[in-house]
Amino acid sequence: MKTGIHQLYSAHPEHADFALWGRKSDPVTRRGFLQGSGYAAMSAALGASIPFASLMPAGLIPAALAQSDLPFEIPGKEDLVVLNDRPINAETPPWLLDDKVTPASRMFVRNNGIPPDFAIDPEAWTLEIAGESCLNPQSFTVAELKQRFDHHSYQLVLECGGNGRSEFNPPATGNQWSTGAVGCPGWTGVRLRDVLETCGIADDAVYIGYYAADTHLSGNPDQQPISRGVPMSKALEDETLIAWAMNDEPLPPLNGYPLRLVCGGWPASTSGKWLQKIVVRNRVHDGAKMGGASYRVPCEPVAPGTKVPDEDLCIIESMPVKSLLTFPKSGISQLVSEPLAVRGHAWAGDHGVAAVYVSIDFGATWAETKLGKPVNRLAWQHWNAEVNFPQTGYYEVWARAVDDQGASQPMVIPAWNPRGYLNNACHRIAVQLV
Ligand SMILES: Nc1nc2c(c(=O)[nH]1)N[C@H]1C(S)=C(S)[C@@H](COP(=O)(O)O)O[C@H]1N2
Ligand SMILES: [Mo]
Repeated sequence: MKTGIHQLYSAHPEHADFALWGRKSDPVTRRGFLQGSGYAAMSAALGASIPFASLMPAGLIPAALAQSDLPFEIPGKEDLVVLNDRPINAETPPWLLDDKVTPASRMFVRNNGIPPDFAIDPEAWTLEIAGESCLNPQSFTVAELKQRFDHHSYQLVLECGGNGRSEFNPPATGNQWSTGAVGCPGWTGVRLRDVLETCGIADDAVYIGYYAADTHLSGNPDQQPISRGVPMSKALEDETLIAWAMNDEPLPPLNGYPLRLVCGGWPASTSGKWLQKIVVRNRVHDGAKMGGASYRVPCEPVAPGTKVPDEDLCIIESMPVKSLLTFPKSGISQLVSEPLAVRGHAWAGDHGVAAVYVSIDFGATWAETKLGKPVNRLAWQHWNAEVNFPQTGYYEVWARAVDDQGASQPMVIPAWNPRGYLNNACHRIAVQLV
């Protein structure tokens, strides 16, 4: 069902709407007209009446049909949905991201290459600091990093730049992430700043880049699967860590054991796993997946499907404001006489989240939720609300966060881009009121 309905909608949402439900859309309001047999077909598929059917946007796949929960086992991971097994890529269904601090077993996995052999000796692992803008290149064992520098712990959001890619139309190639390539565990390590300052940062330094121990899918030892970086301003932030622990345990093998970079709030591709070397650069780092269309979006918005020349693409930096509904699980039934408790998290790249709203009428009206403060900068924030429904039937609960710069999540898919990055459209769940 899942693939079927997405394929149908990705080819042409308006046609799919018409083919499935006989739904036509109003070109001005984008609301769909769901009448007679079309309405009957959709409510039969959903198993209930749809009180706000007239407000449902055209081309919208009902959340009850769009989301599914196929379990698949990866060692150390619980119930993640596997998108690809060579390399392993797996995401976490939203209701399994309900914990305030993401457990290691629920942290998504995104691999660009083949992970290193996990039978490594952590005592023998070294991290080299070098590059043309490093004054005194040096190497450190993991034990030396732990001895020589102060330890810091922060909860930091890591979200793949391609999280949400599956909804773009025309579709983008790459892992078809839905909402689960995100997590906010606790990380412990040393500040990248402290280590770089010890090695001396030249005045002309502008960027850092990482190199890691995973290998290219082609088997070519001279090719890196990924080698990205961040500008010095991000590298030197308090929260940017060289981490060895997630939630006070050694990093899980698939999440970078024994050392990784953590650059919270930026595309997680900047947080190099299995970290072996950091270079301080006098230019924008030019490692694998820094150039071309990788982790870049059009500097100016383009029409969906446009071919964009590389020089018109800009590197993604801070991630946009976003939220998740982690409770209840999509598809639940509940008595209409009782209020429904809903909750989740919200985050906004380098910024804080100012407010989170929920809607039960497809975004026509919104109610503000209770929103907590982050435990530290760059951690996600928790929100909750109680929702009352006017009558029995099929509803969707939508969540929308607004950051402290006034930027809001869009209700529908945001600016199209060739690789399908930065989809921060509102998350939604299906509920049946009986
Ligand atoms: N060495 C290395 N680091 C890497 C990657 C990789 O393939 N190799 N993938 C990056 C990408 S694209 C993402 S989204 C995050 C995913 O981190 P996780 O697998 O710990 O969730 O790691 C980043 N760091
Ligand atoms: Mo990613």
